[in-house]
Amino acid sequence: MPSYSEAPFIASCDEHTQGGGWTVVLRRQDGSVDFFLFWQDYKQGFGNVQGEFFIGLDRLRALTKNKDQELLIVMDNNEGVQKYAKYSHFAIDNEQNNYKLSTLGVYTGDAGDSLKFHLGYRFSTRDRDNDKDKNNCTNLCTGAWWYVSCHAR
Ligand SMILES: [Ca+2]
Repeated sequence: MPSYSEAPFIASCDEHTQGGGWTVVLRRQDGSVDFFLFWQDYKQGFGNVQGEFFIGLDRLRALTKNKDQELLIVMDNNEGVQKYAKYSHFAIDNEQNNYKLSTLGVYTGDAGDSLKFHLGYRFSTRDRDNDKDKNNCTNLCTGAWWYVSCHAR
């Protein structure tokens, strides 16, 4: 049973960036939360919604299933310079298909179109190797992502 269908949850909203109205699905800012976690953690979501967190793959699936959603990625560097990547459409598949990154629309921004490389690939975690590399890229990168192979960008 997908966890999103069982209970409501507290969401974080960004009312400032690019006009606001964004549901925050992932925030990393200070290293306070360990993101090198397991499939079940990424499925359900983890962290602190006021700080660093991931909303969870089941919720991300529910938010993007049969709905037009944009994706906005915002990155600040050490000098406080902000860059962004925005996609006109974004959706992921269900757990049976390993939450494959199934839809990514037109890119705009100044951060680079680096997510496009991962389009069509399945999600991997430290305990679930769904990437094409002979190794589990999650262990090399100590994270979790729609990995293709470990060294390509
Ligand atoms: Ca692999």
